[in-house]
Amino acid sequence: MIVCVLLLQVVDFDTMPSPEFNFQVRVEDPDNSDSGSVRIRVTDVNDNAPVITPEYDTATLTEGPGTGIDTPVGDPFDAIDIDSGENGQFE
Ligand SMILES: [Ca+2]
Ligand SMILES: [Ca+2]
Repeated sequence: MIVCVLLLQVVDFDTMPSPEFNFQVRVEDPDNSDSGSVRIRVTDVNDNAPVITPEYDTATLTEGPGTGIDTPVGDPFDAIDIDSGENGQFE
């Protein structure tokens, strides 16, 4: 016996409350029956790019001695990637 699953919407690991589907299957003849459990685990794919905020920033830099490439300018940026595990890591 092969169980086929028809999905009525796109499965999105990143927004679903649980990454699993569980259901029961049952077989019957006129006098007897049996049932089993099916668990489908959804795995993540790297389908989201990291997002940096703010997208644009401005700063000023004063010319002259003492100003180098290690001089901090502007506010720090934040970044997030909603994928999980290795797919959600960035540099
Ligand atoms: Ca990602
Ligand atoms: Ca994903």
